Amino acid sequence: MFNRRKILQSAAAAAVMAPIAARADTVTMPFANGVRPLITVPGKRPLIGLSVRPPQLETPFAVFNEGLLTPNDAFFVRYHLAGIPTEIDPDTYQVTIKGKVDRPLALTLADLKALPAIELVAVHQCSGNSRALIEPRVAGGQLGNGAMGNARWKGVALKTVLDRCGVQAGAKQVSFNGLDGPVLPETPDFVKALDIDHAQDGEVMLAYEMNGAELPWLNGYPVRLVVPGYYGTYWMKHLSEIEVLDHVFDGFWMKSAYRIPDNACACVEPGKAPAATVPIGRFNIRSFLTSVLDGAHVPASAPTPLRGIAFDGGAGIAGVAVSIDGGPWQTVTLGVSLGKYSFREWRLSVQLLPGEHAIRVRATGATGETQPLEPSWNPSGYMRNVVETTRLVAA
Ligand SMILES: Nc1nc2c(c(=O)[nH]1)N[C@H]1C(S)=C(S)[C@@H](COP(=O)(O)O)O[C@H]1N2
Ligand SMILES: [Mo]
Repeated sequence: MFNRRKILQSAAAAAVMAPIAARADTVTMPFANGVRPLITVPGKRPLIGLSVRPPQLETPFAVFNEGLLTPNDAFFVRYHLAGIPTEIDPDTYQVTIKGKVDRPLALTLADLKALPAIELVAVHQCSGNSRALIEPRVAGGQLGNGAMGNARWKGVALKTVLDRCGVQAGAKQVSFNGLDGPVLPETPDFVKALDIDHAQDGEVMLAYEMNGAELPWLNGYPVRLVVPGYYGTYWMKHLSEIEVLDHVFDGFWMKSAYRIPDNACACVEPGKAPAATVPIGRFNIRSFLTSVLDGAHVPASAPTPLRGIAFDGGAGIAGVAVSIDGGPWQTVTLGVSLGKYSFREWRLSVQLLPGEHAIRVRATGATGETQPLEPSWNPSGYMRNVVETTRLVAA
């Protein structure tokens, strides 16, 4: 039996697919054709709407200054296929594990919760986060910087589940499928895969909790894959099927989509096609100023506290520096670490003379990785990590 809460949650899925009546406000993002509706669906506060079928909702950037963890009701939403689940019974829901294993299994939500739990804080970010800021512009979801978020995830290590099944010798990859599906038979189902060693690293997780609550419907209720440090494309929502493979999975979403140029910068000259590509992997390093939004006014000649976030693919943030109006890079104070996959807070107090100012932020990771000063380009508009500039006016 569905309890009332489940029905309300699934209403979120149904409502987001319906024609949007509650399209009260719009926001204007800082790029051409950047006017977007603010969309309200059950369980979420108003979010920036990119598409309805399938649902794609972006987090308003100001949310990232509310705290280091992104609230569940503000967390971004991205689906590829319009056939999203609108009814899931938590009592009969199962994740099946099959393929090159000694003992195929079907685990209910209760079974998963009975296994040893792990917990970690990790950033979740879409490969195409910030795509609309890339010049020259590329096709794909025209996202600002709001297709990311940071949450405390709790669940069962995929390794725990795989160990119970007994992975057979010769296993190469593990594939993941969710309950959503295409509405047209020609559209390939959304299935992703990880290498077997990665799948068994003890951190890749079947998560059933996000920030201490069950997963929001649109973020993959009741169980999603969490792949710390890796782009969101692998974070399969409404996870229903896991298959251990003795070969490299060659479905559309691995073989043709979500691939990056196979070179150190994952980039090519604008307009050029890469000679070779590989599946997208770990995040590159990024940082943002969050306390002041682009174009904001601040008091002149008075202490102005600046604050922001930095994160990378899991090396951990070693330092953040800020440059004002092209001046020297000043080292800032880092906040407490919530773990190497989390947003890391930074702070710096500045005094600005009256006039316009450009604030740049640059993070460096524990292994020396840093953000480029000049943007790079790839055909899909993935992995933007150029040093960002925030313009403000002191008066
Ligand atoms: N079942 C399912 N899982 C999915 C997707 C999807 O379309 N269907 N999209 C992936 C992509 S590309 C991203 S960025 C994240 C988005 O997760 P969110 O909606 O919780 O923010 O889910 C991933 N997992
Ligand atoms: Mo994504």
